[in-house]
Amino acid sequence: MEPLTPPEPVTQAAIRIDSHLGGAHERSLADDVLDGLTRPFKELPPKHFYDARGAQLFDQICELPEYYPTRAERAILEETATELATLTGAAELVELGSGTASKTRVLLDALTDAGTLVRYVPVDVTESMVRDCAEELTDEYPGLRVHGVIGDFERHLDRVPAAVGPRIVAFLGGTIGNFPPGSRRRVLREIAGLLGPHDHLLMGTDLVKDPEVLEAAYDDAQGVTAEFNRNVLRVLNRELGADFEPENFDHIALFDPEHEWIEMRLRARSEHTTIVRDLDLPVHFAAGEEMRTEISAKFTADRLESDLSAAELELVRWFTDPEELFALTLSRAVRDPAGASRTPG
Ligand code: SAH
Ligand code: AVI
Repeated sequence: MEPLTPPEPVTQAAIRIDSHLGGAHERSLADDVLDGLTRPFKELPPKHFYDARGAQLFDQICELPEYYPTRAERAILEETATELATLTGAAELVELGSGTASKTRVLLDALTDAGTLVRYVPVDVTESMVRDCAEELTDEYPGLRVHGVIGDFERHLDRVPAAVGPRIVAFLGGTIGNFPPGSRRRVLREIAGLLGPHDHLLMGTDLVKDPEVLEAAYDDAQGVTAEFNRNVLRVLNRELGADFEPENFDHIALFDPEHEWIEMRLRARSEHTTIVRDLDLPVHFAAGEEMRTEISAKFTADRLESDLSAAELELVRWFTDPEELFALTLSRAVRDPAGASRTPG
């Protein structure tokens, strides 16, 4: 019998995944809970919504009739992807908060057609999302390399691998709106540090519109967003040994016209005290007390340009859908007067 031929050595693995979470991530949840639930107005940062169940609920939100941002952004991408591929000549797509990368495929298709695409770098806190999407995309795009980064884009941008050519950093879905104004500019400045002289930031932002349309998008008739909101309590129960009863909280979504953002809150139905066992922390809620779980800022072109320029980014193109519900912007790092780009990092 012929000896079995050993398999060919893999010289260029299609998938590489680096994880920067684990202990540090757990500490960040604990710190956020300790800080946020002992304030006079209780608050939790939205990044803790996205365990595997939260990510699934978010996917369902994207299909809801009331939640227009996903459809509007997809429509803009379909309209502009070829132009974006030509403008950027990108060899690499780095995506922050990549999720299932569902809309990203529109861009990957255009870059594949242009013949420039080499690598995709998804960055997300949800491990299963990064792993699943790496598997799926290497199947769907033969020859594509995927370097997944499981991490927090507020803390781990320095772990994004060095570029393999002109790069697009995509920050889609309006996720930048989940940061309050000061942190938003800080995050944008850090993202600008990923951009070399031939690179671009492609960012999705939701636009200011009729408050009724906005509030419906965050308080859908089927109650999926309410379940997504309450999911953060299940995360705290599992990860920190808390004993929240999610059904004891009502989902609230209100448009704040002064700040032009949607605010999601959880309102306690009755007075009670929850114990967060791992932190040895009793948390008292009065009946009707509200805890803020997310802001989702809505933009005007002026506000967006001033946020970009505060982060030393300049607008290259502004695209919107026919109803002007959502905007997709392409920007680049501001160059100094001598023409040299800032040092990335
Ligand atoms: N970009 C996708 C998903 C948006 S949902 C879209 O447009 O549909 C927000 C995504 O960002 C989730 O996948 C969530 O896990 C991720 N995310 C939220 N905060 C994050 C953080 N600080 N660091 C890394 N990923 C984060
Ligand atoms: C991810 N992020 C942009 C969503 C948003 O619209 O702010 C999260 C979301 N919250 C409720 N529905 C969707």
